[in-house]
Amino acid sequence: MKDKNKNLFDLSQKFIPGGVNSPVRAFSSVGGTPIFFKKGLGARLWDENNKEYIDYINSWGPMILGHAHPEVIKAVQEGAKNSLSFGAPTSKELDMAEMLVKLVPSMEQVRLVSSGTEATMSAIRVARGFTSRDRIVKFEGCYHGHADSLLVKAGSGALTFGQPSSAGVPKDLAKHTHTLAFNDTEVLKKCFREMGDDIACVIIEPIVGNMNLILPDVQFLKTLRQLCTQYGAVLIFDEVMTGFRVALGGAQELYGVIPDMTTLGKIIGGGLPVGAFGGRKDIMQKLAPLGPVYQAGTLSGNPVAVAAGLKTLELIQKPNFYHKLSLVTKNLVDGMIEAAGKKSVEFSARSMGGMFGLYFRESPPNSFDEIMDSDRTKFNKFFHSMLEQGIYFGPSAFEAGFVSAAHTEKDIKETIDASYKAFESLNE
Ligand code: KE4
Repeated sequence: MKDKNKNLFDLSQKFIPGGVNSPVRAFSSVGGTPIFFKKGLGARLWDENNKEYIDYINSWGPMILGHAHPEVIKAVQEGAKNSLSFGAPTSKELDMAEMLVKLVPSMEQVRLVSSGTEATMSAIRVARGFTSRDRIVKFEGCYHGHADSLLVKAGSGALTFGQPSSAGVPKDLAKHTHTLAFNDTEVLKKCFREMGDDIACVIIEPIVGNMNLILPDVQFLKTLRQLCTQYGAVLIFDEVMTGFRVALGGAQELYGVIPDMTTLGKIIGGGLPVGAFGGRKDIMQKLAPLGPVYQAGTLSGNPVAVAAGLKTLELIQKPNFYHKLSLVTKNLVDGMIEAAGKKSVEFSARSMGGMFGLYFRESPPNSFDEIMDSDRTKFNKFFHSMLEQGIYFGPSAFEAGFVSAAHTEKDIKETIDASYKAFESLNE
C-alpha cells in the first residue's frame, strides 16, 4: 500500500519550505518521513494511513487533557457561534487574565498574545523599556521562540540542527545577548560582576524542556533571583512549556523562586494560539497605551482561543489532577528504565509532573554539555522502532516528552512493552 505520509511530504515540499510549518516536525535529525496526522482522540492519534499511535508529543505540550476533549471542543463551538474575533475587548479575555493572575505566583498583571514567541519577545522589550538597558542574558540550550534577540545558541530545533545561532540575526542585535551555561552558578556570578548594571533582563526556562528535560540546581535558581534583585535586572521565567505542565503554579511554585515576569503559551490555549506575558505591575504599566513600550496584536486575546484555554485551565484545577498526571508519567519512565536495564542498554530517564526526558547516556544530564554527549544514533534507532510500533515520541534527542490526563495505565503498559523490542533492536 502506498504510504500517504510520503506522498504528502513529497508534495508539501513543493509549496512549504522543508514541507513543514515548523522545523522540528521535519524529522531531519531522526531521518525518515514525517507523519501526517488527521485525527486525535484522548491519548491517541491516527495518520493518513489510518495507523494508530499513542501520542507523547501532545502538540509539544498544549494537549494536557488529551486530544478532542469533549468539554474543550464544546467551549470552542459555543464561542465560535458568536463570531471568531472582534479586535475589541471581551469578557472572556478578562476572565483569562484574572485566572492567570490567580494561578501564577509572579503575575500581578498580564497581557495575552498569540504564541510563546510573541510572549517572550514582548517580555524582553518591556524589560528593556523598564530598565532602559539593552543587554539580555539567556542560557545555552534554552529555547524561547524565534525572536531575533533570542536565537542565540537556542535549543529545540536550532540545537537539533546543530546550528545554535540562526542566520538572519543582525550581529549588532545579537551582541546584546549573552549566553551562559545553564546550572553554572560561578559563570553567572562572574557575568553579573562584569556587566550586572547593564543587564535589562535574564530569561530562563526554570526547568528546561528544549535541550531535552534538564532540571535546575536549586541554588543556581536562588542565586539568579538574588543577583537580578541586587543589580535591578528583570528576571523572566519562560514557562511557555512548564506553565501548568509541571505543577498548577509552574516551576516557580515547585522551586519557590518567584521571577519578576513569566511568559506562558501552549496549555493556556488548550491547543489554540494563545501566549501570555505578565508579572510585576510596575513593569507591566510601561506598556502602551499607558507607557512608552509598544506591543500589540490583531488576534491577541482571541475569544475562541481563550475559550479553549479557559476550559482547559478550569479542568486541570480538579483535585489530584497533577498527582495523577505525575504518577502516570513516573510509571512510564520507571518502566522504560527497567526495560533498558533488562536489555543491557545504557539509558536513563526522568520525569517532572507531566513531562519527561529519555536519555541514551548512563545518567540524566544536568547541563548542555552533558545532554550533548548522549547517543543520538541510539535515540534515532529507538525512535523509529517505537514509531513503527505505534508509539510517537518527539523526533529529536533534544526534546522533552509529554503525557496527558487521557493516558491510561493500558497506554503506559503498551508503551513499556514496545520499548523492550526497541531496546532489543539497539543490540542488533
Ligand atoms: P511558540 O512560539 O512555538 O508558541 O513558543 C516558543 C517557545 C517559547 N518558550 C519555550 C520554553 C518553548 O518551549 C517554546 C516552543 N517549544 C517548541 C518545542 N520545543 C515548539 C515546537 C516547535 O517549535 O514546533
